[in-house]
Amino acid sequence: MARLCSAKRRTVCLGVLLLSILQMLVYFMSTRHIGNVHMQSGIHSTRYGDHLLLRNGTLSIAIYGRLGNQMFGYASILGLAYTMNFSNIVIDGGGDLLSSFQLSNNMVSFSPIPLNAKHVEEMRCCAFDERLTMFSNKEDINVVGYLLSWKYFYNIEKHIRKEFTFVTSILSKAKQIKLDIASMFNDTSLFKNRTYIGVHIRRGDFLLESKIKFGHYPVSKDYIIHAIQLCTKMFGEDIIFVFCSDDIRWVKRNFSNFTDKWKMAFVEDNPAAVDMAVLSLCDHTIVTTGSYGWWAAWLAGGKTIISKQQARNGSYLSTQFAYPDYFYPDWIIIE
Ligand SMILES: *[C@@H]1O[C@H](CO)[C@@H](O)[C@H](O)[C@H]1NC(C)=O
Ligand SMILES: *[C@@H]1O[C@H](CO)[C@@H](O)[C@H](O)[C@H]1NC(C)=O
Ligand SMILES: *[C@@H]1O[C@H](CO)[C@@H](O)[C@H](O)[C@H]1NC(C)=O
Ligand SMILES: *[C@@H]1O[C@H](CO)[C@@H](O)[C@H](O)[C@H]1NC(C)=O
Ligand SMILES: *[C@@H]1O[C@H](CO)[C@@H](O)[C@H](O)[C@H]1NC(C)=O
Ligand SMILES: *[C@@H]1O[C@H](CO)[C@@H](O)[C@H](O)[C@H]1NC(C)=O
Ligand SMILES: CC(=O)N[C@H]1CO[C@H](CO)[C@@H](O)[C@@H]1O
Repeated sequence: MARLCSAKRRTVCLGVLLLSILQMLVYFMSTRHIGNVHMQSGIHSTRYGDHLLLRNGTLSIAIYGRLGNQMFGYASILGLAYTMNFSNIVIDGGGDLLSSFQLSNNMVSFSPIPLNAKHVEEMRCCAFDERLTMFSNKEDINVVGYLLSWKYFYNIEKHIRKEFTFVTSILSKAKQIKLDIASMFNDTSLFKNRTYIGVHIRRGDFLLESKIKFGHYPVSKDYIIHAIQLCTKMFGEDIIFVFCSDDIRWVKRNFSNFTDKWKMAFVEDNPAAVDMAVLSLCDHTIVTTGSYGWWAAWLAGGKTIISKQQARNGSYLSTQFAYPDYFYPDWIIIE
């Protein structure tokens, strides 16, 4: 993969050089200077024809929402670009990605959507839409949607894993938190013997009336207890459960009377990216709903236990899911 990427990079450099020469040509041949690069690239194909001035199109997406949704947008648009051999990718938004990860793919530029791009909307947020894999890489396409499916980036999983390397400050904070948890449970072996299960419980905004109406679903306490019990069956009793949540007070109130039975640590008061890094350092993951937990599980690797119920029955959101496209193939889905 590393070799493939560096080869791509050289291609891109060559492409950028060629484009610059073409832009200079257009500049000198036109009577007045057109300052906008996108307008210039629009001119190439119409005035001079594709056979003369071969241009590569741009695949773009505007990213909305917070970290989890931004990660889906980034991973999926890259996956689509590699599938269709687009060498220019534009992402509008995605600020949390830039502050959290050591992104290195130089086909990507974080800038506004090209003005001339053709907008194509995904069919459903949480299902794979095959139409989005069939564009010509000579066109400028703006994909509109959330692209919440692993099928969009399955082709470049290793590359995405490298892209989602946390920045050093976040990673070292997370490692310190894990060390503190280890010492709290006298794990002097420094994680080698014990099994760490990251547990992410999404509540927060999913409790808002508008979000519930839309179909968001904060899972039940019973689901989490079932998932913990399943873990003790799968991995033995010497497990440390590391809880992260956007409502850690609720989690503590509802689970701290289990601390005699299970080893539990409640992670508090960190930025979302630090919590995600802590979860990514665990061996296995229990997640509830929402894209944030989805990515925490994906980053951790290992086994993932996830709630079967991702949206409220009968809601609009529930019609947006194709579950085989959303759940990773080897995830354990329970109620
Ligand atoms: C377009 O991309 C191809 C590879 O997909 C590359 O060989 C070519 O040089 C690029 N052309 C321009 C004008 O960037
Ligand atoms: C993309 O490029 C590869 C290698 O150059 C080629 O095998 C493949 O057919 C291309 N795919 C598309 C959709 O152009
Ligand atoms: C850790 O070890 C100390 C000292 O040996 C002991 O007092 C404490 O109870 C132990 N804690 C746990 C969680 O086992
Ligand atoms: C961890 O494993 C090592 C080697 O297998 C052993 O020496 C050590 O006592 C173990 N530590 C704990 C806390 O079980
Ligand atoms: C913890 O408290 C809840 C009620 O708040 C109760 O249903 C549950 O059985 C308790 N668990 C334990 C282990 O005591
Ligand atoms: C939603 O529907 C599914 C399948 O029809 C069912 O198994 C599940 O219990 C329902 N969930 C709720 C919270 O009613
Ligand atoms: C399911 C459950 O036990 N929920 C409780 C969690 O904690 C809050 C606050 O103490 C209670 O109000 C809930 O009933």
